[in-house]
Amino acid sequence: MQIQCEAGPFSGWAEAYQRDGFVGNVPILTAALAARHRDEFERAEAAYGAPLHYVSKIHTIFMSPLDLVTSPTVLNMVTALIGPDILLLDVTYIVKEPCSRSFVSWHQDLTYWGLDGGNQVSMWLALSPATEESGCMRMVPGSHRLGQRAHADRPAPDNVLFRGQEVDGIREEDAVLLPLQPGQASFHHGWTLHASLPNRSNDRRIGLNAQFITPDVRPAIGQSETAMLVRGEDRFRHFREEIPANGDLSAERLERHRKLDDEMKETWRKA
Ligand SMILES: O=C(O)CCC(=O)C(=O)O
Repeated sequence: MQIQCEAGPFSGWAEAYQRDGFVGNVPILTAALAARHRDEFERAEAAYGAPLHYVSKIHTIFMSPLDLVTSPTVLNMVTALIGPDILLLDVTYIVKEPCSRSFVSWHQDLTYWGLDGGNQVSMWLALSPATEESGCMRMVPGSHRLGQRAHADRPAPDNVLFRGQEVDGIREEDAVLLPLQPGQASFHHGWTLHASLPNRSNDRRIGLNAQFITPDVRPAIGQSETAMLVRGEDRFRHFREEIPANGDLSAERLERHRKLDDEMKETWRKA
């Protein structure tokens, strides 16, 4: 499917990202294309027979997210933020159902990705309105510069995060909202403190989250992880090669995907 917007010039985005640890309102898709990708996502959910919320490595079983996260617009933006050699580590949908209590506690991504060194960035692309009412993300500007913070594990049924990990003592007045229209994306650094509140709207809040790393990043806890080279060169080969989707929900890829998803969740458990 065609990807239409062009986010450049990129130097302005890169400067804001270095300063704040995130950028928002980056145009990736027209509203019409965002609606088509949402439609594809909802049809895939029906075919999958279960919600696709937080299913890891979704780009290995489904073409729409694969096309989106490897589009030139997205990769040009990622290049501006972390350089020309890029591995795609994971892609998931993060969905908050209408009028639901799901929330995301204050956390930093890198604390539980099980990675060491290198550089990374996370993209969150809105396929429906992400507003204050629907529980868009909130970020603490500049928090990426302070490095890793202590997290407490407090698993809770309504917390989207697997372990319910949480950083205490965030001052609400230090946080800013990051609303996005369908087709816009935000990009944030793995040390940037972020969170989100429940969806009080009558629509689903649907985001496509993709995690990009530079090839010098290592899996830190010994397991053999998979990643996909999406631009440039991998001179390090720390990761096993990812096999991308070859269609939508093919039986062969689904079988393999079950193992990948389990592996990924095991990494988060141990990290
Ligand atoms: O979808 C959300 O509200 C939070 C997403 C998040 O924590 C992330 O993209 O790292």
